[in-house]
Amino acid sequence: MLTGAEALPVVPLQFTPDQIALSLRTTKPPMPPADCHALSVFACKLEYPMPVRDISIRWVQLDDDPELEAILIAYMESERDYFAFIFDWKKTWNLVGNMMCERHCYAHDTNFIRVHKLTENAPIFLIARRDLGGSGSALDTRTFFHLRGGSLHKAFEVTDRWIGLPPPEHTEKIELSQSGPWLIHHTIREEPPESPAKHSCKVLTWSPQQLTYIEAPTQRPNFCNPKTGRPYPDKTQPIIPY
Ligand SMILES: [Ca+2]
Repeated sequence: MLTGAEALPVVPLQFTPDQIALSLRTTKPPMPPADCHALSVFACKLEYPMPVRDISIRWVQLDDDPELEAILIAYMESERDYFAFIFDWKKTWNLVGNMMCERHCYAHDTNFIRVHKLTENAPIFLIARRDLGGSGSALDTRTFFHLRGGSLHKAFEVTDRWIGLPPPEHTEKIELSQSGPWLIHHTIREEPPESPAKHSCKVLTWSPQQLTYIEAPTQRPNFCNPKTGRPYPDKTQPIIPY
């Protein structure tokens, strides 16, 4: 689950997030071509502007500077998918994230992007839930980004559900819960699918040096039942209802 701190590209914009939302919604005023190129969607193109009918913008605090960041989520008819654009102010408005939801959002976007602090010692995360599988698999994934120095860094990723087709060899689901600074990582694995689940449990904590969660093995007996491989339910809080 642990990965290095990869940063997403940062593109300076001419329009503000509100102007971009208005332009997507009404096609007026037309979006500057460079901004449209940064969004990489059909709807803002000057040749064929298309009004976007399902769009929302919200203002959130993702880092420790006082300016709020903006998250714009829109359903793009031509791409047939939800997109999320994340904007951060650093002397100009920058596009710091451009994500497509892929198959997970066909019906709705309610779980696509969340903003949440997982444990008391960690930064606020922007959490993108997407299906990152290929043509023969479903890989329901949550990627946790944090905004630092004006760019979004990938802190870690968990697979909530993995299904390979055909035939699936195993399915795997991760459940996260927390207690104070501790993140409890519970894996439920069926191999082959539909066979009795195997549980495993580990305890992690945020490392400000490594900018990701690292294992805290000495905490494992406090939160993980060694007989069942499950977390003790009365010692942890579920993080987010999914
Ligand atoms: Ca901020």
